[in-house]
Amino acid sequence: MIRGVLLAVLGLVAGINNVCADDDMDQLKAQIIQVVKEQELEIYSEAMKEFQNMDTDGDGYVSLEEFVHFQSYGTAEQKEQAYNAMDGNHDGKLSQNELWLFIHKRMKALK
Ligand SMILES: [Ca+2]
Ligand SMILES: [Ca+2]
Repeated sequence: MIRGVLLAVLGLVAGINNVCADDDMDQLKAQIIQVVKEQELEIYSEAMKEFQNMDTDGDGYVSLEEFVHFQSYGTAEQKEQAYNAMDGNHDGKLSQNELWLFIHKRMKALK
């Protein structure tokens, strides 16, 4: 469940809103907000675990290729937009810190 929410949080941030019908989307958003409120710490710890999973070559950064492989929602273009939104300093590499900040901002916006 948390992994699903995490993926949705990442996807929603990037404007990937068309993964399901509008009614389902409202329901999904309500669920996400609920989980964000109740399990905020778990989401962070899960996100950091996912970061390790995404970083398949273990260089300490998630590349666009690594992210595209991991993220199941959206088109290639949407994934690239999502990646660029998370890459806070736009150096083409996603650090753990950038992912953390991104989720933090995103969850703040949801609450
Ligand atoms: Ca990597
Ligand atoms: Ca970066």
